[in-house]
Amino acid sequence: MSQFFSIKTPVKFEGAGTANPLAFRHYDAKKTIGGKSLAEHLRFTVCYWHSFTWTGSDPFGGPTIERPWIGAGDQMALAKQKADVAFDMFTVLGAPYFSFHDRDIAPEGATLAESNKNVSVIAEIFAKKMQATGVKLLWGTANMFSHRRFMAGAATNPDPDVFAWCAAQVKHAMDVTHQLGGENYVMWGGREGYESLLNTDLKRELAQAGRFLQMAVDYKHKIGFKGPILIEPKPQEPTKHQYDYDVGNVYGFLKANGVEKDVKVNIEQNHAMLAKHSFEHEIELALALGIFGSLDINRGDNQVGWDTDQFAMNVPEMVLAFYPIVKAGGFTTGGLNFDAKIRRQSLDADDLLHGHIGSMDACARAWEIATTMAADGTLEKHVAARYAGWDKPENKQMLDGKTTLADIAARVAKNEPNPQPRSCKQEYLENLINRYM
Ligand code: XLS
Ligand code: NI
Ligand code: NI
Repeated sequence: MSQFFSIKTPVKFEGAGTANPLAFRHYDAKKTIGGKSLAEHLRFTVCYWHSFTWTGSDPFGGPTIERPWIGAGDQMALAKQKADVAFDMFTVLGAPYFSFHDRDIAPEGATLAESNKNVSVIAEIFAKKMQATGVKLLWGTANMFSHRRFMAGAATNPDPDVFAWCAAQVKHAMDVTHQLGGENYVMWGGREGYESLLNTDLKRELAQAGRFLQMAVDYKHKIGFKGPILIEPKPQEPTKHQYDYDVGNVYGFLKANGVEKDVKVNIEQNHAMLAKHSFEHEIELALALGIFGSLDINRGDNQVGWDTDQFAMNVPEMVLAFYPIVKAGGFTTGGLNFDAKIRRQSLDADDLLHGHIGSMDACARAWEIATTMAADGTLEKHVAARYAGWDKPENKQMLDGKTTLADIAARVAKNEPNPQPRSCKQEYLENLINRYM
């Protein structure tokens, strides 16, 4: 165990009354709901990048957060030190999963072959640590947005050499994710978009992205990777316009390329906000379309127009996001990935623990409340009652695929329905929701 954090033993559940800031007040990993423990329901995942590579830089200032493994020196030795601290943190938090980009875990080499080798060396260390701690991999991904070679995109780059590079990089990242038993493989199209249409062949770029994804799906089958590929929608940032704008856009893209059975979505709260959607909208839509995969759980800022990636702490907001997932039976291969970073003034090692502990507590509360709401069924009954007219056979018939517009017009001519508007009861339902909070 490293000397990085102030505590070396796993954070305990001490209940809501505790004054200990490094204890869980609500997240009791072993507590069971419906035959499954909270740990199994929530599938908490610590992300490598924000927790161990983020140094606090913003467009106006450089690093503020100093870490012993970031800076000059033997980069592979530092990567190993980083892995030690990362696994210490997973253990201290009792987080069952982690996630990473290839470039988070190991330094970029002089060639792709060297970079891949670096990743493999650290992955071997991970394999041993995973064995020893029981921590599992929720997903892996490739960073194809930080290096300057990707400035005009990865698979959507005008330069075919970059496309080829990306194919080779993704192949290796998928291999490593598979070797480590990863349950999903994620693709966030960081620079898959454009800055200006004046220099962009949009149609061609979409075709490149589509073929790239089809090849990734084929490769997944070839190596026997059972989990889904997850696309992570985001409307903009870093590019002015990203192709994976939101869940609806991604669905169209998957259908157009025939990969909707193999590819699902990883939905992030802050990205939903940037697309001017609510988190629950994106979740509900993905569930409705059959492409719900996983969540990047974080929080945007209402005043700030970028991806602030704060730790999610707002329980009522999260209840609304979790409610449709609970109703749908919970996560399958997905989980709650803390794609969240401490603020650039939060300099202490333990700030990482406070962020995670607080958000794990908030998620646990929200999940329990959402479960109560779903079990109680009052809200569900109101929705069902609103659509009850559709249960009548003559109304069902309108959607049976055989009835035509002319048939319905004839029915209306014979027996005019005379629709009677009814209250939507929104305020009543908002009050009802508050009773659970
Ligand atoms: C950035 C994304 C990124 C992905 C993984 O906005 O959220 O962190 O989750 O590449
Ligand atoms: Ni994310
Ligand atoms: Ni993000």
